[in-house]
Amino acid sequence: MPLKLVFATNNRHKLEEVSHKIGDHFELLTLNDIGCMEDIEEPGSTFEENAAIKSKYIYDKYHLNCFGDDSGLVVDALNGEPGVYSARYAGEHGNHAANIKKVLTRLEGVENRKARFVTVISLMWEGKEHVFKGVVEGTIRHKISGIGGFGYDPIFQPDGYDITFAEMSMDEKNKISHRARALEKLISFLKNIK
Ligand code: ITT
Repeated sequence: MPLKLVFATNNRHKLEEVSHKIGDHFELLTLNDIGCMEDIEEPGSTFEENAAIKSKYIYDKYHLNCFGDDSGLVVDALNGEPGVYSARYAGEHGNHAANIKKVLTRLEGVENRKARFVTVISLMWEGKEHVFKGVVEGTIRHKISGIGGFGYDPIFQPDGYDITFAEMSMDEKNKISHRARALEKLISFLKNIK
């Protein structure tokens, strides 16, 4: 019998990526699957806090092993912004075009374009928290380029490449992305405890 493990998300895309990798070992459940209909707020000032809020909320309420994640773009010249506000940087949640415009406007005339994508995963396993972090370093382009991916992908060029995340195939991005790197760490941890 596979062990039950809750992924504190209803984002199908994220769920598919994870179940593809650990689906044989664990029965992955979403928030919907466990009947959790409330929107878990993300009021933290760090990715670590927000990821932990989700995993701890579910563990405390449902007594199920669980993990939650939080991700975002961190730009050095903007003192780490958009950071935990990445999804709603320009105001409205998930307005990617407006978010990109805000970053580009704030970086006008700025030479230091260094940035990174970060994902933090918080796993609550039998009452104890384990944290996994994935980072991909890069630079912010002056203009958008490419139509793939989502979010800030059209302006993010990972180090070692001359194309943006939005110009890569999904497979290529998934090999080096912040999310993939954090997930790899989670998965190797989970494989070891099984
Ligand atoms: P859920 O909270 O519903 O899971 P979300 O869109 O808020 O979805 P994340 O917390 O993972 O997802 O990411 C927050 C924001 O950070 C996201 O809306 C994007 O603006 C940005 N972001 C995260 N990962 C990204 C990626 O791989 N490419 C481009 N932008 C990304």
